[in-house]
Amino acid sequence: MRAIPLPDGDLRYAPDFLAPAEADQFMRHLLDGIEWQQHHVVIFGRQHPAPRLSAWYGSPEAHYTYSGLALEPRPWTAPLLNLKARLEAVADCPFNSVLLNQYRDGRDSMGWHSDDEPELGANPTIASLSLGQTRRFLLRHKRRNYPPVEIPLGPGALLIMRGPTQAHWQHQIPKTRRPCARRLNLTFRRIVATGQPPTDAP
Ligand SMILES: O=C(O)CCC(=O)C(=O)O
Ligand SMILES: [Mn+2]
Repeated sequence: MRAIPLPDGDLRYAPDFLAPAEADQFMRHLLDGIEWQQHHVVIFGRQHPAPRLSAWYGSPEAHYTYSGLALEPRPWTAPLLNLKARLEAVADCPFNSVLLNQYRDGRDSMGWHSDDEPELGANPTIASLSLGQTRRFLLRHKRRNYPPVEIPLGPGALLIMRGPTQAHWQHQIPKTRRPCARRLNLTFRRIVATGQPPTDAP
């Protein structure tokens, strides 16, 4: 793991965390073995299909709320548990859930955001593993005019975001017009607080 210098942040990067053959094998396992879903995003009050497929796996206590919905994770699978143990060892952080995203081609993407849901607590450690097509991962500071940071995330690459990174930076996977094969990304997370939908009970 090497550190990528980032003011107000803490980034670690291992471009070859998984060997190519192993990265291929996980990719095939996950394409078949994960229940991929079409999630929706709300833009200006209207629901739109997200430009990617997603899935949420983890331990039963790791539920969180999203647009007022309480989401229950699906139970861990063997390949996910294998990756979880290895990422916990390098990130030095216990994870209880993983968000998987599948970018089918260059039109699939993820817009600017921070992983700063209250359920993740302050200064969360997020371990992001990429498989398949290399895509550009961009970071921009929320308040300062620092140059944006670009990291190519190829098959088997691990990126760990820690400390104040989510408080100060946003990230995205932009669309591309270049020919672009499928990519998977897994972000292992630790849900610390149980997000409950608001109630008006006293
Ligand atoms: O696909 C990626 O590399 C980023 C995914 C991401 O930012 C997220 O799941 O929150
Ligand atoms: Mn994110």
